[in-house]
Amino acid sequence: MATATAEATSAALNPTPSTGSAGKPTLHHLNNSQSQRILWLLEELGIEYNVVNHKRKRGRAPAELSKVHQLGKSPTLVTSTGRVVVESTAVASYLIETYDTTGKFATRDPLRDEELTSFAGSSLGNVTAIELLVDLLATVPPWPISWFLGTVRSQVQKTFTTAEFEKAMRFLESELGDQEWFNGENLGRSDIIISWPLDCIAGRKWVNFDKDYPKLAAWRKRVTERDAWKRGLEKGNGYDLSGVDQD
Ligand SMILES: N[C@@H](CCC(=O)N[C@@H](CS)C(=O)NCC(=O)O)C(=O)O
Repeated sequence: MATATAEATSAALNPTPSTGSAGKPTLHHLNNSQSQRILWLLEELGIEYNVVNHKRKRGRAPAELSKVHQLGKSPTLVTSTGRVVVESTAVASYLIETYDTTGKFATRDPLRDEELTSFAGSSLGNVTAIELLVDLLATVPPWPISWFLGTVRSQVQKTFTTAEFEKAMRFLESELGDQEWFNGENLGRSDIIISWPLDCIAGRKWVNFDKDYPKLAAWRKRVTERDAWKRGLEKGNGYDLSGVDQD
């Protein structure tokens, strides 16, 4: 599976999607991003693919990504026929429908899979984005401004995000129950998609999984112990969600 740096390949990128090596999809990946779950999925599927590793600049995606798709976000997948696909859930659905020939990701309950996937991407994703925003704002110097933004953060947490996180974690803990995966006995699309918000929440220590949500803690451990997860980390260019990307 080929890996390339954005610098090495940016010259080859243009508004017309590049398919990379013929017959293989190409993932435009960004460090410390939700694209990590797509690398995990690609490794679980065991297919040949290309990766272009882009690096954040001052926390944002570099300009090269906007040449692949106008949104300039990651993950962005260029299919083997040159179609450009954005949005993690769409990318995951496409990859599973196209490459899961053995039914590894098959689900017994497509509606539940859809519910959990949407919950992770939309409801939980929104609360996570709000918390991240106020968290980052509270670090803006100088002191009087960071103090003021810190009080805004406390208010947002008190009036909204803390209770929302609690409700969301209780929901996911009960949905997982005693199953190994959210999808049941086998991994599913919902497991892949849920990994990102839980990684964000754990990375910034907004929730104490070990103490308060032991089933989710055990699920996270199962994910990170998988060979495909470890290979995905090696294919990417860093996955540290504890800090703020400034370089
Ligand atoms: N809803 C999109 C969100 C994609 C997205 O916002 N990706 C972030 C990384 S976590 C990104 O590319 N950020 C860089 C930027 O916006 O400059 C998805 O599900 O894939």
